[in-house]
Amino acid sequence: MNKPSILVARAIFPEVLQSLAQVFEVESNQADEVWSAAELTRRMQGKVGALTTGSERIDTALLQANPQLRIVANMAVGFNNFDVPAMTAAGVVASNTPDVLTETTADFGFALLMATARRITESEHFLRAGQWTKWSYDMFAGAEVHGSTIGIIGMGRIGQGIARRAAHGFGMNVIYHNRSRLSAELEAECKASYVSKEELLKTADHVVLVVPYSAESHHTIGAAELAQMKSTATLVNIARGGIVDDAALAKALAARQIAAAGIDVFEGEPSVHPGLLKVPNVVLTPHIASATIKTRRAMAQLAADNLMEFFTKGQAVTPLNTVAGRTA
Ligand code: 8YV
Repeated sequence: MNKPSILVARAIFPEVLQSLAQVFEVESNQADEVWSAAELTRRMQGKVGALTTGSERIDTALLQANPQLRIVANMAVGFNNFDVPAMTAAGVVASNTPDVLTETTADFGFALLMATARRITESEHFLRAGQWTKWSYDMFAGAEVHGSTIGIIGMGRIGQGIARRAAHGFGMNVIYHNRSRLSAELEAECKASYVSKEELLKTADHVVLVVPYSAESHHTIGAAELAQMKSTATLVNIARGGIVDDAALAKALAARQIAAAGIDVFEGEPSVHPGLLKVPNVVLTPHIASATIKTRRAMAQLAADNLMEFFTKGQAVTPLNTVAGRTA
């Protein structure tokens, strides 16, 4: 029997690719070339499944050009690169990689918060540039982390992971804002209090964004919100580009309207707003919150398992949609 054909759109761990090759005829991209939408659509021809990352967009045009497609497995928990309603309408299963990256991403959120509040990269640049000639009492004096107030916007699994670290590890006062309130048990576990977005922005010493991207969450933080924050506050975005208005943030940082920011995700990444590159009070990282070998391997394996289970057992492991009358 012929093996089903799939496309693996980006380079992944060779051992995961090998496990896919046991079940599928695989076209891969181990050279990790950047494909245009047209090239992705062309490569998708004849494929019944695909493994993508957040960089590949699955939309109506691609689906219409590929009516044979049955499942696309994203190697990411976020799936704003998928038009899920269009996929459901086209009878294509969508899946993501929840859970396996929660703790690693929460670790990174905390690392970025610490680096930002304590001005770690800014001071390292100063040292490397040979500017350190003497100690002084206020040299790179930053903001306190332990005992301060952290405001988390988006209290899903990763937000809760950050809250636990903040409350239990650093004795922080945790406030959060979310579409829906957590259960009393979860609030107690995270030692977190629900507040309005406005109160959070006004009160928090550190604002951390972990909200999924959608039309509603676009520019959750813009000029108006930055103006509500304390002038001593830090802002951390590990959610998605577009949750923050990067142009407004660059202006606010330059004007010291807020003290500092730590940003892992950008509008239009891998491009970065030039204003952010100019200001010293921002820590910039290239979308690496889930980047540990163990976690990236687990993400790749879960994406591969979604494809394999769908074709061998008729059901993806972590599907995002229900496709009527569809079994492999
Ligand atoms: C991925 C992410 O590294 O899982 C997500 O949603 O943002 C990151 O963990 C990235 O999207 C690659 O697919």
